[in-house]
Amino acid sequence: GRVTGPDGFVLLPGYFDRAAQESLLAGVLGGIGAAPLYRPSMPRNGQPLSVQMSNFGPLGWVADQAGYRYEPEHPVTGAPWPSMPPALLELWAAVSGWHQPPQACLITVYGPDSRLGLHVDADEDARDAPVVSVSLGDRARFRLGGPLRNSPSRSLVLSSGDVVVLGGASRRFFHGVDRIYPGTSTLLPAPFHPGRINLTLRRVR
Ligand code: MD5
Ligand code: FE
Repeated sequence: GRVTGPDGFVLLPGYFDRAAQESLLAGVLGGIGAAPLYRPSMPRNGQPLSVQMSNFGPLGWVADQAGYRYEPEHPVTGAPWPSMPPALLELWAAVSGWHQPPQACLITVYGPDSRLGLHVDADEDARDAPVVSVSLGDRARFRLGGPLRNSPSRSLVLSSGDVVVLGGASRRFFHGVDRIYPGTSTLLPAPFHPGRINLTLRRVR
């Protein structure tokens, strides 16, 4: 199936079957063994986010008191980010419509009470490249707005194995994660269950 939303937003429900999700998860768990999850904080007030993060690929998104930016190294260990799992490079080639490979894969780990407030992804200089997002684990209520913070928004449920391609104007739309529905998937092991892992593939520059 394929659900086409406004302005370049495409949802591919169940893109990855259970076996493919398990294989992706093994890659993610291996990656965060080498590049441990850390809890970013917001630049303005130093407030910790309710999610934990890490990255794959030549560049990784980091947040701390100094700001939001892309860095080639892990902010805590100083080591380069692990390379991107081949399955994610294949996904990008299959769905992004972009000829260059992704430079960053942000790994975001949600607990049962984590949320992500309404925001725009604007730390990338590559303004025209799409973002490709993969959901693993418990379902989430995703909110898709428009170009302005007060644009009308709709919510949709993202389930384990779903892929979203944010192309065109939707790449710069306000969006967020309102809530996790704990215990709606059996994919993730402890300590990630109940919870959700989201992977976002991006061009940065
Ligand atoms: C998530 N993560 O489900 C989402 C998926 C993030 C984030 O928002 O920044 O890590 S990425 C969804 C996204 C990216 C760019 C544009 C839009 C959505 N959009 O206009 O809806 O954990
Ligand atoms: Fe975002």
